[in-house]
Amino acid sequence: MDSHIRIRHYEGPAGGWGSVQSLFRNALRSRVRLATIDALAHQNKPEGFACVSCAWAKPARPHVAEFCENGAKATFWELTGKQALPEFFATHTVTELRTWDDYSLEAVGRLTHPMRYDHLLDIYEPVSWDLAFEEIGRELRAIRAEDPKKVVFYASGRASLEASYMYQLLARLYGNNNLPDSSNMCHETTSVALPEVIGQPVGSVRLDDFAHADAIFFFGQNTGSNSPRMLHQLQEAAKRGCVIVTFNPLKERGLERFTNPQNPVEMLTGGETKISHRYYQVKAGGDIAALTGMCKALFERERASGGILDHGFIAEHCHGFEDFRVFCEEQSWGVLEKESGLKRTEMEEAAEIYGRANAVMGVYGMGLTQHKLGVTTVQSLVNLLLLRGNIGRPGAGICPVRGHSNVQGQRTVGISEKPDLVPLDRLAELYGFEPPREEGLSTVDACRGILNGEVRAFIGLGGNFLRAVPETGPMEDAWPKMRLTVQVATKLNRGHLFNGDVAYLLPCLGRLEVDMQATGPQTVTIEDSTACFHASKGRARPISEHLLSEPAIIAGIARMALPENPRVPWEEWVADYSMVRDAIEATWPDIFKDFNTRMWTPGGFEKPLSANRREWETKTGKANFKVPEALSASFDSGMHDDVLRLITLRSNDQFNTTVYGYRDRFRGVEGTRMVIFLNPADMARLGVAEGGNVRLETVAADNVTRSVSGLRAVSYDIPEGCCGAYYPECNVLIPLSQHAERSKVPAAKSVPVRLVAEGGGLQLRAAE
Ligand SMILES: Nc1nc2c(c(=O)[nH]1)N[C@H]1C(S)=C(S)[C@@H](COP(=O)(O)OP(=O)(O)OC[C@H]3O[C@@H](n4cnc5c(=O)[nH]c(N)nc54)[C@H](O)[C@@H]3O)O[C@H]1N2
Ligand SMILES: Nc1nc2c(c(=O)[nH]1)N[C@H]1C(S)=C(S)[C@@H](COP(=O)(O)OP(=O)(O)OC[C@H]3O[C@@H](n4cnc5c(=O)[nH]c(N)nc54)[C@H](O)[C@@H]3O)O[C@H]1N2
Ligand SMILES: [Mo]
Repeated sequence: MDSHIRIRHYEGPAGGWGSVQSLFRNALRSRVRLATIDALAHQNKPEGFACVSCAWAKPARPHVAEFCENGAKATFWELTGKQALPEFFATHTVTELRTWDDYSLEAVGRLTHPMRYDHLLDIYEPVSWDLAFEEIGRELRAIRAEDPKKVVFYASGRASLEASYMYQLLARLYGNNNLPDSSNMCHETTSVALPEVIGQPVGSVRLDDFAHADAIFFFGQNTGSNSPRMLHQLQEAAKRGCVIVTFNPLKERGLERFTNPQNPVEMLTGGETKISHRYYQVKAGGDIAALTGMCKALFERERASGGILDHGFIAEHCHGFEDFRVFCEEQSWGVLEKESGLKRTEMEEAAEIYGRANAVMGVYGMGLTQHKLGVTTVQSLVNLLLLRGNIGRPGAGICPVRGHSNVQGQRTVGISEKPDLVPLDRLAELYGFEPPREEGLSTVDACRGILNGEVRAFIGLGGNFLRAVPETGPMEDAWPKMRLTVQVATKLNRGHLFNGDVAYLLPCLGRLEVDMQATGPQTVTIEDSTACFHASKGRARPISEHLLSEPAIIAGIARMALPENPRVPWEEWVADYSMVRDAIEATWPDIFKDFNTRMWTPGGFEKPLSANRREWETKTGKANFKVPEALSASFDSGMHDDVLRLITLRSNDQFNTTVYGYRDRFRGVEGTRMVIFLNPADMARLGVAEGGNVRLETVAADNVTRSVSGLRAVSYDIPEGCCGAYYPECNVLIPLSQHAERSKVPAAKSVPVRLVAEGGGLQLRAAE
C-alpha cells in the first residue's frame, strides 16, 4: 500500500481529543486569519453569526463555545488567509486545473477578483464588476427575447434569506420558475412527503423537545459528522435516560459514543456517553420494511394486551388507519426480514422500545431521502409516529435534519421550482408584474435540459452544481455547450472549470465577513432545521476589497438583465438589508411579522407550525396514514447476488464537495478518499482482498457504461450486499434517471453496482 494511506479501526468516541487534534491540523493547513479566534467566540451566538456549516438549531442559551469540530473547520476554511489571486489564474490553464482534485482546488484560497474566462488562452482573467454585469445582462436579455425558460437560476442552500428573496424575484421577473436548489438533491423528499401526511413541509420538532423525549429513533442521519452540535442534546437526553435507537447500515461512531470536547472533566477522564442504546444495521433501502415490521409488531401487541395505540388521537386526528393496519397485518415476517435485512426479533424489540416510550421523536437524514421510494420511506416513519400520537406534543415529532445552513429558509422565501409553494399573486401585487405560473426545472430536470441543449444559461448562487449532481461524466461534456455560465462563489471548485461561451466567476463575501453597504454594516438572517429564524452578523475583515455581497451581485445582474421596474428598489435593498426584510414581511406577513425586531430573539423566533397545533393542512384535513406501494426503497430488485447497493457517503473531513482533508477519523481511513467499504463476507465471495483495487460499474438498463476505477477495498461493518464509497468521487456512477419517484432527489444511497477486480495491488483469493 502507498505509504501515506492508512486504514485502521478508530476506537475513540466522536468528539473528544480526536476532534481537538483534527481542528488544529485544519487551522494550520488553512493558514487562518487572526479574525478566526474572534469569529469562533461569536459562532452561533445571539449578536454573532450563524455557522456556515450545518443547519442545526442554535440554542437561546448557547454553550461557551457553541461550535463543533466541523463548524470550526468551516469557519477556518472560509477565513483562510490564502487567496486565489489573478496571478494564480494567469499561470494555470483551466484545462490543467481540471486535473486537480477537489481538495487542491479549494485549498488555493478565497477568490478575490471578478474573473472572465478567455477561451483562446484557456485562462480566467480579471474583469471589472461593471463590465461583468453589463455583459451578463446583455446575454440574459438576448436569451429572454428568445425564451426566458432557457435560463436556470440555481442556489446552494447557504445564501441568506435576504439574498434568496432577491434571487427568486430576479428569476420570476426574468420569466421563469427555474429555481432548483441544493434541496433538490437533499430534503426535497421531505418537502413532498410531509405536506401530504401532516400538512407542513418542514419538521415539527423544536430544540426544547429534546429535553422531553423518552425515545429518539434515528434513521439514516450521521450526527457525529454532519450535525455534531446535536450531540450535545443527545448526550443530555441519554444521560437523562432517554433511549436512543439507530437504524443505519453502517456503524457510525458519532451515533455510538461521544465525549464532549467542551467538558474538561470528560476530556481528562476519558468519560464518554453511549449514544445509541440499540443499533440496527438495516439494509440500504430497507427502512420501509423495517418500519412496517415495527408497526406490525405494535398491532400484534395491541391485539394481545392492548394499551399500545393512541386510539383517541387516531379517531380524532387521523385518516387511513384501517387500510394501513390491514396492510401491516398482511405482510409476512419472512418478506419483511428479507427486505429490511433485520431479524423479526430486532423489529419486535424496536417496537417494544417505541411502545413503552411516552414521547418519541423520529429523526432522519439522507439515508431516507435519497432513494427511489424516499417519499414513501419518510411517510412510513410518520406512520409509526402517528400510531401513538407522537406529533404535536412536547418531546415528540418528526425531525428532518437539514443540510446547508439556510437551505430550509431558501424554500421559505420563495426559492422553489414549484409555483404552488410561492405566493405568486402577492408578488404580482407587490411588484406589478405577471409572474410565470408554469412549474420550473428541478435539479434533475435542469440536468436533462443541459444534456439535451435546451438550457442556454446557468447562474449559480454558490455551490458546486456540476460536481454534486449525478451523471457527472456526460454533464461535464454537455456543460460547455451553454451560451452563458455564471458562478457566484467564495472558492474555486471543479464546477468552475467547465464554461459556456461566455463565462464568469464572481467572488462574494462570506457570511463571516463584515458586509459594509451605503447605510453601514449589514446583518442577514437564516432559518435553522427547527424552523427558527436567526440574525447573523459577519465580523471579519473581507479577504479582498474587490468582493461584493451576494445581494449586491444579484442586484447588479438584475439591473442589467431586466427592464426598469420602479417597484423593485434593487439599489435601496443593497444599501439597507432591513428593507429586504420588510419586503419579505410584506410577502409572508404571518410568518415574518415584525421581522426586523424579532430577528434578534435569542434562540431565534419560530415559524408557526400547524402540525404542532394538531391542525392538519392536508387534503383530508387529517394526519394521513399512507400504505407503502412497495417494501424496498431501492432501484435494484435484490435478486442478483453480484449486484451490490452502493451508499455514497460523506467523510468526517468534508462539507459536501468541499474536501477539508483526507482523514475520515471515525471510519479509520487516512490519506485517500478512493476506498470502498465492503462486508467481509462479500469480499470473500467476490474474491477481493483487503486493500485490493476494484472498479465499480453501475447496473442500469440503458447500456451506458458508468464506472469508477482504483478504489481500495476496506472491510467494514456493513450489511452483506451493501457497500459504501465517497461522494462526490462516485457521482459518475449515478444514472440521472435513478431518482426519488416523486421528489426527484437523486437516489445516491443505493446505486446498483457490480464490483470488478482490477490489477495493480489486488491480491485475488480463490473464490470459495
Ligand atoms: N461535516 C459535514 N456536515 C454536513 C455536511 C457535510 O458534507 N459535512 N453536509 C450537509 C448537508 S448538505 C446535508 S444534507 C447533511 C447530510 O447529513 P446526513 O443526512 O447525515 O447524510 P449522509 O452522511 O449522506 O448519510 C447519512 C447516513 O445515512 C446512512 N444510510 C445510507 N443509506 C441508508 C438507508 O437506506 N437507510 C438508513 N436508515 N440509513 C442509510 C449512511 O450510512 C449515513 O450514515 O449534512 C450537512 N452537514
Ligand atoms: N452522490 C451524492 N451526491 C450528492 C449527495 C450525496 O449524499 N451523495 N448529497 C447531495 C446534497 S444533500 C447536497 S446539499 C448537494 C450539495 O450541492 P452544492 O450545495 O451545490 O455543493 P457544495 O459542495 O455545498 O458547494 C460548495 C461550494 O460553494 C461555494 N460557497 C461556499 N460558501 C459560499 C457562500 O457563502 N456564497 C457563495 N456564493 N458560494 C459559497 C464554494 O465555492 C464551494 O466550492 O450535493 C448533493 N449530491
Ligand atoms: Mo444537503
